[in-house]
Amino acid sequence: MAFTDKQESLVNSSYESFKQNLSGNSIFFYTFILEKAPAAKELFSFLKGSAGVQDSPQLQGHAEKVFGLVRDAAGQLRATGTVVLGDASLGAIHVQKGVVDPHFVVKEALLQTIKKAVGDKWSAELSTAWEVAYDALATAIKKAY
Ligand code: HEM
Ligand code: ISQ
Repeated sequence: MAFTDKQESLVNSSYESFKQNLSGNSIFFYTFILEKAPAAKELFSFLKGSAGVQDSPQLQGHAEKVFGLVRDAAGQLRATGTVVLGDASLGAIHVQKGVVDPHFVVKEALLQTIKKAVGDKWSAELSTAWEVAYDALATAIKKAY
């Protein structure tokens, strides 16, 4: 099914909500991931050896990049029906880290973070738009492995 203008604008506007509280939303995102997958702490160089999730420009920057990529993927899906990686090295980074499959925890963390960010604007339609964009991006990264 084609990715619609409506879906793209749902992703774009909720991405703006995410950015409006980048600090709080990033902490929520990392905390969610580490609660569901404690082993991930050792995978991320910027968390490894740390006491836990602490607010920092570095952590915010990495989170912003991940959400930004999904947002870009939504734009590409709407415009061309497919997702092409701007940064081909993303496949290699994940291989190097031993991530052989897009992990469901990252997707779930992303969706729950957007849900928290948008508050009462949350809807099944909004969720689906993020899921479709995430899945297409994850597939593009996996292809680049
Ligand atoms: C690195 C994005 C899925 C684990 C990265 C980087 C990006 C990225 C942009 C580069 C480092 C940065 O600047 O943050 C994504 C996107 C994903 C995805 C868009 C899905 C659509 C996953 C999954 C895992 C994972 C499922 C599994 C836990 C990692 C790790 C690194 C990394 C361990 C290396 C971080 C470091 O220590 O520098 N990812 N990722 N990623 N990703 Fe992902
Ligand atoms: C990179 N890949 C997947 C998930 C991430 C979460 C936070 C920061 C970077 C990430």
